Amino acid sequence: MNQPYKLISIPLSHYCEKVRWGMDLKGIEFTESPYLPVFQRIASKRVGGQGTVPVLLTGDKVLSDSTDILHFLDTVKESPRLYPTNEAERKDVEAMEELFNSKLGPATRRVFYYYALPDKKLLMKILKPMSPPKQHFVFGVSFFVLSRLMRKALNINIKGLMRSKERLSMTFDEVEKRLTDGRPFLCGDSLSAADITFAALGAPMVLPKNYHIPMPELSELHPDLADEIRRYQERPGGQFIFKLYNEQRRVNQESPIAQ
Ligand SMILES: N[C@@H](CCC(=O)N[C@@H](CS)C(=O)NCC(=O)O)C(=O)O
Repeated sequence: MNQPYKLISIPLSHYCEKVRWGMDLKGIEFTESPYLPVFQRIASKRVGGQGTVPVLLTGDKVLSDSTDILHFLDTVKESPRLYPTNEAERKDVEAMEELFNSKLGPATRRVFYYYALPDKKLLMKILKPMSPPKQHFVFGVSFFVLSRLMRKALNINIKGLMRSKERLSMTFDEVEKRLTDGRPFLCGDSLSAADITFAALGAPMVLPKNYHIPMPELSELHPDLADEIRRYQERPGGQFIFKLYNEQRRVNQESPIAQ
C-alpha cells in the first residue's frame, strides 16, 4: 500500500517519539526513515528541514517541527483531537506544550547524554534498534569525533547539566501542581498534545517500558544518572508518565522502515 507520510527520525529521539505517538493515536499510517544522531542533519536539510528531526514529509509539505506536525495531524484526522477546539482550552494545551518543548526536552536530553555519551558501549547498544546497520558501524568507528560534535551541538557540559537539572525539576513541579487535584490529564478531560509532549519528552528521565525502542536498565547506567532517574520515577510526574505510557500509548507495530 502506498504510504503518503514519511517520518525522518532518530529512533531514540524523544521529539520523534512525540510525533509517532500522535500518528499512532490517530491511526495514521507512515513509513519511517531512521538516522543516527549527526547523520540526521544531512537527511533533514536535504528535504528542506532545519537539520533537526522529526521531519514529516506529507507529499506536498515538509513539516520540520514536532508541534507543527501535531497541529497538522488534527487536520488529517480530526478525532481523537490533540488540540481542543475551544480557544481558551487550546491555548492552555499550547502553553504547556511550549513549556515542555523549550525546557523539558532539551533538559532530559542533556542530562541523559551527559552521563551516557562517555560510555561508548552502552550508547552503541541504546542506538542500535531500528538504526541502519551501515550508519551504526560508521558511528562506532567515528565515535570520538561524532560524540564531540553531539556535545557541541547539544551544549553538553557541566554548566549545561546544572541548568538542565534545575529546569527539569521546575517543569515537573509545574506539572505536579496540576496533578494534585487527581485529574487524569493535564488539560481538560481527555488526552491532548500537552500530555503526549510531557510523557515523550520526559521519558529519558523515567524510562517507560513501552517507549518506541527499548530503554536501558537502570543497572546499565552511570550510578548518578540511575539515581536521578529513580528520583523522577518516584515523583508524581514520573508516575503520571508511566500511567500515560501504560494506558494511552498505542504503538503501531506496522510502520515499515523506508530508506
Ligand atoms: N523544535 C524541534 C526540536 C527537535 C529536536 O531538538 N530534535 C533533535 C533530536 S531529539 C535533533 O534533531 N537534534 C540534532 C541536532 O540538534 O543536531 C521540534 O520540536 O521538532
